[in-house]
Amino acid sequence: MNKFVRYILLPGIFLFISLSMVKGTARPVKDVRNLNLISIEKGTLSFSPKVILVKPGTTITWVNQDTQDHFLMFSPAASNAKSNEADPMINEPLPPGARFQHKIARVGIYTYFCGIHNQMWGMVMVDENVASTR
Ligand SMILES: [Cu+2]
Repeated sequence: MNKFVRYILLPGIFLFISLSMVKGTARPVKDVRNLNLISIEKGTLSFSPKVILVKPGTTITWVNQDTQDHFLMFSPAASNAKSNEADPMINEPLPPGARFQHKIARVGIYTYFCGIHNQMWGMVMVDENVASTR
């Protein structure tokens, strides 16, 4: 290997690849503390935000802004409520334009899915120690 390849070309390629990777991943992180509105935007087949972090007693609203039916299904098996009374046992149809509200009283991690599109999922994390950002 000559000096050009060893000291200029290879480090240059390495630097170029590293910088491209940094550029590709440097997205601003959305602050999801104390958000309580989860929407399904048209055509996205996803809940947004996918994960939220709230205090116990927060009323959460899901809104279907899509043009097709969705179905909100909490998954007790994939949730980690500290209490045995896993709070939300929700099976709720969400037709276009519908909104559904539920208050989650207990600390825990609650996972939910769309009963129609199984790639759609979301998570509500409920904890006492959520900084008041809003
Ligand atoms: Cu769906």
